[in-house]
Amino acid sequence: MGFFDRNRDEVAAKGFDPARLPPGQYLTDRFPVLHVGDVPEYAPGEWSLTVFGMVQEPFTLSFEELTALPSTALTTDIHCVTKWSKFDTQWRGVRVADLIARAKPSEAASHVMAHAEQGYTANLPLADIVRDESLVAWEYGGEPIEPIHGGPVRLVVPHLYFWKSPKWLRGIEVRDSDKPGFWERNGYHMYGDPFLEQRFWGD
Ligand SMILES: Nc1nc2c(c(=O)[nH]1)N[C@H]1C(S)=C(S)[C@@H](COP(=O)(O)O)O[C@H]1N2
Ligand SMILES: [Mo]
Repeated sequence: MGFFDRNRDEVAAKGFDPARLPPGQYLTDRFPVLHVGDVPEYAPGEWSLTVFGMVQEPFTLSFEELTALPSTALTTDIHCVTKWSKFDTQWRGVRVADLIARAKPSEAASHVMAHAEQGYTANLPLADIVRDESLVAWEYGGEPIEPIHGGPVRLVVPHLYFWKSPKWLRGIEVRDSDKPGFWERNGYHMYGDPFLEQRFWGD
């Protein structure tokens, strides 16, 4: 039996429903670190988040303003396209839906581009980013998100492969059309549903 089959048996043996593990994935207790470029360092007050694009009221929030908004706790599984999954990760953040509603999206709005540091971007349908579990998060496991995991603030869109959850999030651009982001330009799937194994173009 190979590594993936053994790992899947261990998932059941640990008492988890094996259906939580998408096809082609293995479960890990570790929290691998995966990104392109260097971990950005921010001076106090330097980080901000801007919601812009096809909205009537674009706005920018400081870290203090963001974290003063009503927040939601979320426990969720995450799935990286490089085949690791981690169960029951704990996050706290503001629902993306609340931020987008505040910006008053135009009727034509259909997609968003999430903008992170160093030009990293990820495209998402508006319908996905306004789901209850899509968060602009600043806490992991009850602590501030570590810089290597995207702190101070990252996007968490747990029902899609984790490349759709940019670390060091700086902007949410509301759009009236889809357009490939950083990995999508490089062959990754435009949508990225882990349970359908939408890893690459054509999957
Ligand atoms: N800004 C930025 N965000 C990113 C990435 C990146 O390269 N840059 N990589 C993505 C990928 S492929 C994954 S799997 C997750 C990894 O998050 P982690 O390092 O906290 O595990 O971050 C995503 N967000
Ligand atoms: Mo990933």
